[in-house]
This record gives sequence, C-alpha cells and structure tokens, in this order.
Amino acid sequence: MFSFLLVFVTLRLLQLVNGLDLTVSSSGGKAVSPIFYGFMFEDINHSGDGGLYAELINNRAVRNLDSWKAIGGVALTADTSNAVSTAIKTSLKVDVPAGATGKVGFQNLGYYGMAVEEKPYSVSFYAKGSYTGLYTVDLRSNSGTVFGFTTVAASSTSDWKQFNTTFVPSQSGSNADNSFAITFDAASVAGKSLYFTLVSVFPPTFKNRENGLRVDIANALNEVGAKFLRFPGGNNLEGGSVAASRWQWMKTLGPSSARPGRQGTWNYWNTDGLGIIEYMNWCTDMGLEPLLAVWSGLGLDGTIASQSSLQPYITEALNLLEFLMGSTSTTYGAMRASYGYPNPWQVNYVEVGNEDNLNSGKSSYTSYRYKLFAAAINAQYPKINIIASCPGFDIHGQSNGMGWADYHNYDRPDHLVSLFHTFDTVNRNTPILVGEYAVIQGNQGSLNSGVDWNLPRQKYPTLIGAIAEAVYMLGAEQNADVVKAMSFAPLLQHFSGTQWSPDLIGYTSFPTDTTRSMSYYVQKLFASNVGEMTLPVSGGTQGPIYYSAMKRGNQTIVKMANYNGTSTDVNISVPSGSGNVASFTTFTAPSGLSYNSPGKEVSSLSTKQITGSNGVFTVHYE
Ligand SMILES: *[C@@H]1O[C@H](CO)[C@@H](O)[C@H](O)[C@H]1NC(C)=O
Ligand SMILES: *[C@@H]1O[C@H](CO)[C@@H](O)[C@H](O)[C@H]1NC(C)=O
Ligand SMILES: *[C@@H]1O[C@H](CO)[C@@H](O)[C@H](O)[C@H]1NC(C)=O
Ligand SMILES: *[C@@H]1O[C@H](CO)[C@@H](O)[C@H](O)[C@H]1NC(C)=O
Ligand SMILES: CC(=O)N[C@H]1CO[C@H](CO)[C@@H](O)[C@@H]1O
Repeated sequence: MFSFLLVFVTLRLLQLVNGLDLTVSSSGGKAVSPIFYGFMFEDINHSGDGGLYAELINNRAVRNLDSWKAIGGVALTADTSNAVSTAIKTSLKVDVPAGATGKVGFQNLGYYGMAVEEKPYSVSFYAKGSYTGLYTVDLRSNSGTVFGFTTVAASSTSDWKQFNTTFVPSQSGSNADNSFAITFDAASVAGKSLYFTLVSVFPPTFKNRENGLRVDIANALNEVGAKFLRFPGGNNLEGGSVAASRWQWMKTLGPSSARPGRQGTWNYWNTDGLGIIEYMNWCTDMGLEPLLAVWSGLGLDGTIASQSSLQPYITEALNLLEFLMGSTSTTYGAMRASYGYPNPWQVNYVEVGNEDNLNSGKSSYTSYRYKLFAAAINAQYPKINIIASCPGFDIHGQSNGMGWADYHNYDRPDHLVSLFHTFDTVNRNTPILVGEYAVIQGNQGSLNSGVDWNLPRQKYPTLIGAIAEAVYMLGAEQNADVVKAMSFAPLLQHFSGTQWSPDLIGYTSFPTDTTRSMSYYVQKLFASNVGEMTLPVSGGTQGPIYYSAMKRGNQTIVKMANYNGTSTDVNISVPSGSGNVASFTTFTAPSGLSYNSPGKEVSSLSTKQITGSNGVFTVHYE
C-alpha cells in the first residue's frame, strides 16, 4: 500500500496551457543520492561573524576601536603592547582622568546593534590593571535603559585575568539599538589605565552549544531538511594571497585567546570563532554530511602555489582529515580528543579548492594541483569522494580523470528555466555537485543569456526566481544518476552588512526580522521531499508545468513547478496499489515579482489532504 505526496510550487499565471494527464511509473527510475539537497556556507554578508555565530560583541579582540565607545570621561585606545596570548596581542586601553568620579567604562555596539531578551547571557572578558572593586556588566539600550546587569569582583593585578559571569535581563529590548557595557568606579582608578580584551557575550545558542549558533537563524536552517554542508568556502576559503590569509583549520581551535582570526575575503575580519569544531557540531546538530573544502594553492590575487611548494598545503589537508577522522592514537586524532572530542567524525566528501579556474588557476589546477591533492587524499582515504572545483564550468566538454565536478550557476529566471534539460547531455561518468546556484537578477535585458554581471543583483529572491530554481532542480532530479548534490548560494545575509544578494535567509540583529525568502521555501519543500529512487513520469511535455517523481519508502512523491503558465486540471495517475489519499502542498505568492522582506512575508504555503479515485488524483492550480 502506497501513500502519496504531492508538492507544487506555483507562479501564477497569465497564459493558458492544456490540462496535463501524467502517469507515474512504479519502477525504472534512478537511484537518488542521499545528500541531494544541502547548504553552501562561507563567511560572507556577516553570515558567520555577526550572523549564525551567536557572539554579540563585534571586534572582541579590539583590533581597532570599531564598535567600541567610551562611557564617562575616559579615553579609549587600541593597544598592541599587552598581548593576552600569542594569538591575541590587541586590547582596549582605558585611561581614567585624574580626579574622575562616578561610573565610567566602555560599551560595544555589536554587529549593527544587538538583541536583548529575558534569557541568560554568558559574559566573558579579560582585564588587568590596578583596580580593586567591582566591574558591572550590563545590556542597555543606546538611549540609556539598562535591561539587566551583574557584577564581578576584581583585585589589582598586573597579569591578565579572565572573568566569566552570567545574568538574565529583566526586560527585553524592543529593537536592536542596544549595546553591552562594562563599567567601574572611576575614583578607585583615577589617573590610571585599565586594559580589557576578548570581551564576549553569548545568548543561549542552538542546542545549547558553547560558542554556538544563533537560535533563530539556526532554526530556520534546521527546518529546511538539508542533507549536507559545504564549507568553509567559497572564495572565503582562499584569502587574498597564497598562504597568508587562507582559511587555516589549526588556527580555528580552542578558546578565543588561541584563535588569531584572519582577514576574510569579503572585506571584514573573521574571528574564526566559528571554527572547524563548531562546523562539525553544526553538521551533527542538523544531521548534515560535511562537504569539506580544503585550500588548494590558489590565492585570489592570482598567486598560485608552484608544484614544488604544494606539499605543505597537502599535508595541512591530510592533518585536518586525521584531526577529524583519526583514532586517538594518531597525532591529530589525539589533538581532537584533547579538545573534548574523542570520537571521530566521518568525512565522505572533500572538495579540492574553490572555483580554481579563477585568476588563471585552471592550468595549474588540472596539471598538478588537483592531481596531487586527490592522490594524497585517496591514498589514505580511498572511500572519500573527491570533488574538483574547476571543471564544473565546463561540464559538457570535459573528458575527466577527475572526481566529482562542482558546477556553479548564477542566473536569471527565463534562462535558468531554459536549462531544465542541461543535465540530460552531460558526461554520465562525472558525478556533479551543483555547489552554487541561484537566480540573482530579473528577466531584464537579453532573455536568452544568463547573468549580466554589469547589472545590479536583486535585493531579495522573487517568486519567479524561486520557481525558476525549482524548475532547474526538477531537471537535476531527473538526472539523479549524475547530479549528486545541490546547494543554493549564498545561504545567509545580515541585511545591514551584505556583500552579495540575494540570499536564502536574511536577518538583522533583531530576531523577529529573520526572513525566509521565496527561494527558502522552495529549498525546504524540495529538501524535505526526496526519495531513494526517481520514478519516470509519462504523458505530458515539460513546461510551463515541470514535474518529477520519486519513491520514498511506501510513498510516491510528485513535485511540480508551474513557471508562468496557467493550467486547467492535472490528472496524476500513481502506481497501482497506491492509496487514495494524498498530502497536497502548494507554495505561491501574489505575483511573480513578489518577495519576502523583514516582517513582511507575502508567500503562502498550504497543505491539505486530497482524495483520488482508482489511483488518479486530479489537482487544480488555484
Ligand atoms: C482528468 O480525468 C478526468 C476523469 O477521468 C477527465 O474527465 C479529464 O478530462 C482529465 N483531465 C485531463 C486534463 O486529462
Ligand atoms: C571562562 O569560560 C571559558 C569558556 O567556558 C573557559 O574556557 C574558561 O576557563 C573560563 N575562565 C574562568 C576563569 O573560569
Ligand atoms: C508507510 O511506511 C511508514 C514508515 O515505514 C509506515 O509507518 C506506514 O504505516 C506505511 N504506510 C502504509 C500505508 O503502508
Ligand atoms: C509571465 O508571462 C507573461 C506573458 O508572456 C509576461 O508578460 C510576464 O512578464 C511573465 N511574468 C513574469 C513574472 O515574468
Ligand atoms: C565590513 C563590511 O564588509 N561592510 C560592508 C557590508 O556591506 C555593505 C553593503 O554592501 C558595505 O557597504 C560595507 O562596506
């Protein structure tokens, strides 16, 4: 006995098409990869620092005075001569004028503000100087209302001392125009200086992980039902030049005092607070397969590691794999255990680099960079699926000799829809990760081409864009023998600090602004409705209604996307023995150009039960 599930995404319509009469076969399909829909994450748009990474303090190591502000008549300086650790040499020097009285100190304005809720906040900071008295820590509105505070007792010290405390504000802020403050008694330290660094404030995190994820954003991600996480980039893997600013896993471990941070590719400093262990916990907590990218010798400034200089970076990647998967009797497996993780993780997918065709990287990538990385990884980990970043730009032409191909496609709606059949003709021997795709512009300009990089990108995903993505995904599902995994990109954006739009989920520093885009709902519907096998569907042409069917246990799943066509009825005949009740989910919005924005969700998602007769279900687009 089968039950039956229908998923529809609908762009409402202006032109008429004839009704469809579809028959879903009971067999003859293709096996579907267990990781078909996933996430692509890199720190862009304050997606990590200032976003998913729940730290409220911006510039916590005080690299300069950005986000720091004096309270009372004190003078603030970014000091570089009082290192708290080898990794963190910077701190906030607070000069208290002679004769000062009352409470003085400083505040941090957060990443475009900070939310304050009646929840426990974990506070940590380092301080030193000749002060014996209380430090008051509080969360306050920028107009002066203190929502909650606590105190810690300090005694005069010439060494750094770490203070940890928690408190629960008795009142919530009505917006994000708030800050965190540390104040102390001016008279006790008048004419002297105090130093502070690594000031950290965390609200409760997703699954209560220490150093964890912001709950509202993590919940939105978790609801998608995605199956893999591609990380840590993206261009942010690479950094500006060879060696210097690439992502380095071993610098992302331990307490914040051990993480130097790095200049990220997307114009802002990365604390690396969201480090390798935090990424793995993220995977664990959302049931995601890690799809780990390792740096492959390409700098975004065009510097490329020569063949003879590549080995240290290959070793670095192998060390990372040993750190993640090795037994505790190995050097790096033991290191993992020392951080509290004796049980190994499992990594089944490794991508060598990112977009290695950029900056004239292709010839070195194909001639030695990919080969040397892949050979070294496969020699030790023969079961790891290795993904090549570069040939994805030529999926139809390449003959291969590489592993999977990571194919990226940013596009416009009509053009993306025209690619419904693109995977029908690719080399069947090269599994494909569509590691980045999204509609990023409207249908302006020549409709027969893809993105025009000279034109601006959309601020928000539109319905027509999301439906075009759905059509593209249906085309990929039909080619499940070769398309193994897909991830929309970029994933997250802070609306106040965006380098790249549109994104799947947007947010401000205030939780109720978190916005699930049109594309988000399409991803969620598709990712939550994947079976083990595709099922062939006969009886109609593809377009303007596109469709694909799958079998999941005893269920038949039919997905359809209506790309700006109208329909009368669609009859769907399901395999004999199927039940007569189906769950019918539709997603739509008022118009093709509709979009969801903070506090204004105009899309609608509805599910109802429908009954069929003799295995035929008739559905009608409203
Ligand atoms: C759907 O099935 C019904 C009942 O058999 C039939 O009357 C109708 O013409 C069919 N519609 C289409 C679009 O095939
Ligand atoms: C403060 O908390 C951090 C994080 O939990 C911990 O590593 C550190 O040892 C604590 N420090 C003190 C002085 O308790
Ligand atoms: C379908 O499978 C699910 C999960 O295995 C099971 O709970 C359910 O009873 C099955 N339904 C039918 C109609 O066989
Ligand atoms: C849908 O198609 C009509 C007719 O071709 C066209 O005028 C309209 O712009 C399309 N809608 C969108 C959102 O592209
Ligand atoms: C720090 C940083 O990268 N800021 C940028 C955030 O995004 C806005 C909008 O694109 C830019 O104007 C900022 O420079």
